[in-house]
Amino acid sequence: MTGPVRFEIAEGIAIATIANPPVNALSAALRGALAEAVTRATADPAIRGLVIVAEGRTWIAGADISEFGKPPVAPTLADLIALLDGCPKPVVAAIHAAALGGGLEVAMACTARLIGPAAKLGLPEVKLGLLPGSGGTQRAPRLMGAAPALKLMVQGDPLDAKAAVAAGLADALVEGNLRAAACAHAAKLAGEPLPRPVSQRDEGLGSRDAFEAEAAALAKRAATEPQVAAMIACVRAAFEKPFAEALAEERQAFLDLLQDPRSKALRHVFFAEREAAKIANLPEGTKPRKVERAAVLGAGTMGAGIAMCFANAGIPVRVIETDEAAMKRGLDRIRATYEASVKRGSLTPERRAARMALVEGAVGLDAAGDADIVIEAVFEEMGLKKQVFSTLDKVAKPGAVLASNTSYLDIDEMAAATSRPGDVLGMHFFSPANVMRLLEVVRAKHTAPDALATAAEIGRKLGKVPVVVGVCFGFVGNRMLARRTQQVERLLLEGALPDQVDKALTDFGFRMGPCAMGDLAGLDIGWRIRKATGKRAPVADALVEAGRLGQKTGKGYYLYPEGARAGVPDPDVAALIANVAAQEGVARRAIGQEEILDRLLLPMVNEGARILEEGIAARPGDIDVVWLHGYNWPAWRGGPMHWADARGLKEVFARLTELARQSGDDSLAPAPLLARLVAEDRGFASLR
Ligand code: 3H9
Repeated sequence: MTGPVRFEIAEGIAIATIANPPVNALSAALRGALAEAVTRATADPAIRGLVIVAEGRTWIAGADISEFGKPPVAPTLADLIALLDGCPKPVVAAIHAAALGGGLEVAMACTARLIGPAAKLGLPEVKLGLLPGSGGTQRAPRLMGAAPALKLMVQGDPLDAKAAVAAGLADALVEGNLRAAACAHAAKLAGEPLPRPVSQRDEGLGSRDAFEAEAAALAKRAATEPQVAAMIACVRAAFEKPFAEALAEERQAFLDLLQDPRSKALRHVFFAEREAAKIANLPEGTKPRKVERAAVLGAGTMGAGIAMCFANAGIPVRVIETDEAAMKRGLDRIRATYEASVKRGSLTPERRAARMALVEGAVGLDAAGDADIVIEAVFEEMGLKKQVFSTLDKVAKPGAVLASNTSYLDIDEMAAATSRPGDVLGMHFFSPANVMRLLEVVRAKHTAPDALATAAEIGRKLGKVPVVVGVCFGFVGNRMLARRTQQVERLLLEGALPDQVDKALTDFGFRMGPCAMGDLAGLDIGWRIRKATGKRAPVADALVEAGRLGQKTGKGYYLYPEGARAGVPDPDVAALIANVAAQEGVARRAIGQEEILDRLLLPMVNEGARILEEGIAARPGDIDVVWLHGYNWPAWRGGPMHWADARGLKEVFARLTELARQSGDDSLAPAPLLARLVAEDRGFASLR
């Protein structure tokens, strides 16, 4: 047998070895080959039992997600699992690594499951907006009890080998030769009466009360996540209905969820994240440089946060300041953040000590001389940045990657201050740097491919999601954010209030609206930048000038009564806004939530189209990943470009045209790329 399964027979036991790289997903070819193996083992009187083993980094990663939405190809996963369930000979799953989703469903339909120490067993469908659709909602409860099974499904995180055995999901943990142990087990089972298939072990469901309590605790999630509601219903059906009937219900629920735009968005995110990890236009064979030591210049909030990322990843890091006092303040900041984590219980004192031991303070740029990567996080001022890079050019060791954490400024200009522009790039972390997962890796004109690969790889080691972007003011994220910020100001002037603006976005799924976010970050930051660049935002400026800097002063767009973290609408702000609008000659009117949302989001999509056109982002999915991990765009909305596609680019085009006409603001007119896509009846996704 060729293809994704090798079939051999040893001492009366058939062994089906799966080899379907990269992750042994259950593609049509693999399903077919496995079904053939089961059929052959069943038919051949010389075969007493079957063992299913796999090669590679996973056992079976689940259904092939790229096949979802396409016409089904027989045998379906349900067909394969029915074959396993009815197999008259023992089938032993020998699981050496991850068995996820449909992979675990295959394993649960086997007679027994032996697992190696690196095995991980889980049902992650919830993260794709789905539920286990091939018997998982019925067999997992019968193996481990309904309440724990529901928990496993709604969390989506796999159990490690020990936990899987303890939970009853696997029969035994094998430390030695798993394949040999599985063959021996199959031979043993072949000599005994065949155990009942899992589908008939109703007694395994356990306590109904425990299940109902678990279900009740999930009421809030079930109200907003249809897959969670469906999981509860399916597991409940396991108690109330015959297996086959409950299985049919599960199948229907799976098919319904597959059509749900929320699941489509989550599946888009899955692939977009993996796609973003591939750097476009990188010469084949490019290898990242070795990084053993890092240096961070500037021990302010960003610098300290970035240094912590290195320490957390086990990489020694030197935090460099211009004077002793600033350096000490930076180290204190890091110490205090770790201390808070220890107090919260998210970090052990031992770990904290190990991390602190990797952080060293120093004064003067000479101290960056032995670092393999240097990230500057000094004040956002081009003159200063150029000075820093020119000095780094003299002191950094040859081949060191020299990165700027600038949020807006031109990396090419900084690179030009050195004699080694190939080593220079941007690494834009998001605040708080030790928490937010996005890392914009900015490729400048002369950045060497291996320097770029190094920054992306280090980003991954730091637990970040690196997205490669090009040089422009604000890169991808902040450039698009600026469009939104502009509209917030316009909406407030024209008639909306901060809580209406924020509500439009929180109803959409953001955790926080832009006004509450501004209050949290401090309104003086933007004000200072506007003053320095000669720009104005009449409402935001007036708030700052009235001493309303945000949460830190107890008032900003909102009022923060003593000790409160959530703001309340303030009539003084309504009056201030009305005043400013009058001064600006803007007549205020009632603005509906739909208009607010369109005006906040569509200009961002339009800017995203320009970003794609200019090649600043390589793929629309990259822009989505930036917004998901840098700005908390709700994953089930898929990111701004996916959202625009789902809404329909024709409508997006029409609304932008209308907004541009109404406002007289040409920047709102649809970008040429958007116009072209609409003319060709295509979506952003077709640009991939
Ligand atoms: C399911 O099973 C539904 C059933 O209940 C019912 C059905 C009726 N399909 O992540 P990586 C690709 S739903 C297709 O970088 P890692 C991935 O795109 C499924 N492709 O590797 C990438 O491709 P490329 C439930 C898949 O080692 C390559 O494999 N299962 C699938 O860091 C490497 O991926 C899940 O949700 C797939 N299922 O992590 C598990 N999985 O190289 C999803 C991966 O072209 N998978 N690919 O970019 C994962 O969580 C991780 O991939 C895994 C490996 C942990 C397995």
